Amino acid sequence: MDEKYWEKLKSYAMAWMKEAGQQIKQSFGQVLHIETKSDRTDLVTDIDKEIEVFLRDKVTAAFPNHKIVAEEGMGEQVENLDGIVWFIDPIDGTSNFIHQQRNFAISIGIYDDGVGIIGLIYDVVHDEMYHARRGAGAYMNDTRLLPLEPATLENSMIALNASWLLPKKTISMNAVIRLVRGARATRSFGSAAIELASAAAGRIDAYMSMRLAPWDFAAGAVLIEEVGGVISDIKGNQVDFLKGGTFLVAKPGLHEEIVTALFGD
Ligand code: 2AM
Ligand code: CA
Repeated sequence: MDEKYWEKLKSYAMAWMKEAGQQIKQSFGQVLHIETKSDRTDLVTDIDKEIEVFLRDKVTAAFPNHKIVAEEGMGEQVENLDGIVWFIDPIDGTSNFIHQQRNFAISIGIYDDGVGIIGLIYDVVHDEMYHARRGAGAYMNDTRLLPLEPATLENSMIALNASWLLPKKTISMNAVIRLVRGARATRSFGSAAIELASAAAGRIDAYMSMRLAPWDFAAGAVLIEEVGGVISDIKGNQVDFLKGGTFLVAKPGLHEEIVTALFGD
């Protein structure tokens, strides 16, 4: 697969995402049908499902031999990352979509034999398309994102949500307190995709989550790699693109400081 092939895929995918974005915006006037998945906090709407079907059908019609891993289960159960895999999250930040009608994104990551080639995150309401192709840089609309400079914890703004305050088996409360006290500020956006796009754009210095699925971070990971950010699980080990798990992305230097603050002694 050459550059031209990937550029074609990228422009198709971005066009489909823009079309999907229009459909989502049109839904704002209608009453949402909301269901819970694993628990009260894990929501899905008829729009998440409609958009996933729309995107899946576009991909399978144009690229019938590509695999699709998608949040709402309209894709496939993949056993490995061989070949070309599309990770699709039709609405990342579904709770924001329901409560706020903003601060959600469509996220598509395209991988070749497990290597992230294309990362696309579309913040629908702000009409901001974050896009990257491996080796060709990352952009927000037409603006190229700059390489991330090293950062220190004391001068950093870290995105994490309040579930870090809940008691955990794997991390001591004191470690979390040490981290939050050590940073300049914390933020929470409620959409992993938007948090990753913001980290790629340098608007936050790090983002960390106790639980993300591959469709939440596949696109963001490509963007982050293009600007030189560091990605791992929260212990500093490689992330699992089949199963997901904990997740940490940060500017160089800061990444190590966060892992040390959490697990240093
Ligand atoms: P979602 O809205 O697509 O479900 C903050 O809630 C972020 O974490 C969102 O990006 C959300 O994605 C994701 N998220 C929430 N619950 C999750 C879960 N149980 N597993 C994986 N990701 C989750
Ligand atoms: Ca989702």
